[in-house]
Amino acid sequence: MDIEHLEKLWTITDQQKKQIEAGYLRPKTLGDYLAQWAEEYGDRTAVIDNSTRLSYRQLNRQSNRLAAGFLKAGLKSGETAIVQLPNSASFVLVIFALFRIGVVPVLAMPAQRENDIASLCDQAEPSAYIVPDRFLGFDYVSLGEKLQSRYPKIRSLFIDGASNSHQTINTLRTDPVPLPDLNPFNTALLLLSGGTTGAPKLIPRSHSDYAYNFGTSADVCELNESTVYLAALPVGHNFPLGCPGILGTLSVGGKVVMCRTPGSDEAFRLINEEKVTHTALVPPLVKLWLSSKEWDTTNTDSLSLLQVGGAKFDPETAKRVSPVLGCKLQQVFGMAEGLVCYTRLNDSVETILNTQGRPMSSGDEIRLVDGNGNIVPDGEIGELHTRGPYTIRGYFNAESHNLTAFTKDGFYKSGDLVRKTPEGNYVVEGRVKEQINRAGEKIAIAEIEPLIEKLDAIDECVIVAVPDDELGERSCAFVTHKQNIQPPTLKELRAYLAKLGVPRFKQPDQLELAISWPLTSVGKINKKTLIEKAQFKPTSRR
Ligand code: J2J
Repeated sequence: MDIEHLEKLWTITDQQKKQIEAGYLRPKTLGDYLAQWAEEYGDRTAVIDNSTRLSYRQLNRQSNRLAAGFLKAGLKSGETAIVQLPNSASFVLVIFALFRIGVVPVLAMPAQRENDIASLCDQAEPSAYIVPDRFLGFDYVSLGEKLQSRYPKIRSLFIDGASNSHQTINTLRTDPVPLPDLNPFNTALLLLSGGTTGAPKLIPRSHSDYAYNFGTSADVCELNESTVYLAALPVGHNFPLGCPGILGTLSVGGKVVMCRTPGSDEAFRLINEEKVTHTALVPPLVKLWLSSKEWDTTNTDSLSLLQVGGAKFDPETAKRVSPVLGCKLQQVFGMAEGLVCYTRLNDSVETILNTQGRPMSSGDEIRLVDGNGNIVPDGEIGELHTRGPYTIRGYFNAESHNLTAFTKDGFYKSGDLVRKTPEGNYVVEGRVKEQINRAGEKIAIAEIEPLIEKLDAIDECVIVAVPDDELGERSCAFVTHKQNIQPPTLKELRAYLAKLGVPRFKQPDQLELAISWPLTSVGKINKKTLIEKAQFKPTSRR
């Protein structure tokens, strides 16, 4: 790649230069990719939802018309727009229209509400907010109007659906106009960071790094023109968006099927009707799918690969995937900040069941370090730090946070505690912050949870740190228990752990029974909610 030529056209950082020279990053915008796919795949179906079916050509043409509409409505290159749309063909049209005019979409989840969106507005200062009229009974126009009055910088509220008082996605579309010339190494989209405990940060991904992300993912996952990808998780999330997700599927000429909710009723019907071959889930949803009766009565033979990632996936459940669902399993350990690890399709069953795979790119660098930042010996657990062609070097508008979230030499400190197997695969063991500081004594949550899960009565255990007047932090174990087996009391649980040699300070201070787990907007177990619950029940089972 002729860097000098590229530098005459655009501003390119030194790190990007290295990645271009090494052949990882290419000078092409996401809008240009869509134009190329329309040329290559023409009338093949690109995306369908419950009311729309768009060919590649239609998707390209309509997103160009929408881009023109956005410009006419006053959006300008360099601005940001919050996009909070459910899984739909409109989502794809809208993000490509924004990519084309250099307006950066902030990808919010439909389940987010006023406070979450306000936090995004504080960080991104958006000029526009794009919402459905209603979704799952919720009125997004009122939410949009509330935020618009709190944040006057939001000049426009655009509605996907019907509206008398705001412009709609359908009526905005107009004849194409010349589009701005964009730097492919600039930010194309802002993803939300995936914490289960705090407010999300914004993650700037460039046209070229994101194209590398979904293109390489599509290769590793062996997608091709006959791939039919079911988007069951909310598509604003990195996993269903680009790992390889909807964009990876479009890049190879496959078909994207939009599922409005990840429940098994809608998903199974679509798998059968559209002959879905690939989909992706977070672990709590896999459990739901596995326990569904519809699996017996629906023909789902077409499904060839289920990707699972986003949180710890226990090997026992992993073992059930292929026998019950009749498809291959792939474990995915990824982060919206960049690095994505996959088990490979031809890995041994052992590897697929027990590890979270290895990086997708030869350009990914990984260091596992101890609390002092020193590399841990082979095979030991350390915090994963990573750097590479598609991993960010800093969050958006977060200078002081970036000083602690990245090392001086540009590695992202993931906070994940990980070990590497002799074969070179990674196993996620927990999170650095998943540590309870109980009156100064530290408890690693990942050490205690599996011991509790060994009890016959217990299905799943999640331990959280709860603020406590006396101890600073106390430990609370939330458990789901098997039907027909009486769960232990706190006293019995402690006695069991004591027998295993677990010292008193590591035994839970509080035990709560859960019937189901509170989930984040993408479906991971929401620890923030569990902590709040534990706080408001200070006397229960202690
Ligand atoms: C344990 N923890 C995991 C796994 C992610 C693909 C898949 C998931 C995400 C994602 C993603 C895990 N086992 N298999 O972006 O491209 C936890 C880690 C990680 C954090 C990132 C993708 N897979 N995790 O979940 O940005 O703690 O991305 O750092 O939402 O999820 O969360 P997020």
